[in-house]
Amino acid sequence: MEISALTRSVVKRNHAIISPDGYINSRVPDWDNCTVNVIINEQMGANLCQTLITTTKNSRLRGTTKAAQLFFYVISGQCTATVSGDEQPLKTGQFVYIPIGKEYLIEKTEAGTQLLTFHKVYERLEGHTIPPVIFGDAATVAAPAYLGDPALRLQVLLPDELSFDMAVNIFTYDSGGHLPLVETHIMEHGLIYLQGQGVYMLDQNWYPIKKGDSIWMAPYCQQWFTAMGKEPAVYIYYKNVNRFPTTV
Ligand code: UGY
Ligand code: MN
Repeated sequence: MEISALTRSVVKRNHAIISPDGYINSRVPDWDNCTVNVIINEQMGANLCQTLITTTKNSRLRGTTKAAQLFFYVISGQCTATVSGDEQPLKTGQFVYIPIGKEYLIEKTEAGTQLLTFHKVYERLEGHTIPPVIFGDAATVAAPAYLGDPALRLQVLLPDELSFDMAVNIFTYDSGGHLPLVETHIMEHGLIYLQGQGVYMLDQNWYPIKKGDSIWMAPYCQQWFTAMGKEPAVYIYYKNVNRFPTTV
């Protein structure tokens, strides 16, 4: 018998691992007939929010983005997304980026569809307009080698333009592939594993990680990962980018 007092989840000052065994559902107004798990948010000390939504066959999520932009990614299943009157089908691997000030509606959900969201308060940049709505498909995004290592591939889902203050990327590691250095940086991350397993080092702590796990890394949380097992490890991650680094 498994003992229910054990978990791989941890919540620390500058990082957290949230594995699905600890989920407790939230009811979110206007996100109806679905299960919502709020995985990362400001209560933790984060500057982003990350949720995981699991739908029924008649889920309906509607709202208007206000201060924060919103990114939906279909981990599995299908639905439609309507943003400012434009309805598009979304299936596994497809996504929609919704800038501030837009109405959205997610509906026509297949039962059991899993949707990931990232939310970030948008920081305007003088001389640049607010980004447009973007529908996209990870399957059509190039996956070049990361820092010259063919065992690591990085897909950049949002345009590399200064008007964007968040990036969403998919990182694929062949088994045995690993980050070439311990990253120590100002940018924050939220992520969820889409496939595989490995070992993450966070702030000099070592954690086994697998598909379904999420991680929050605060600014300057030291980070390194190696993939192991019989298939590549894949995670989709958020990163804040492109803004002046200090108020001093
Ligand atoms: O973009 C990044 O900072 C990325 N290489 N970090 C990470 O995967 N932990
Ligand atoms: Mn990083």
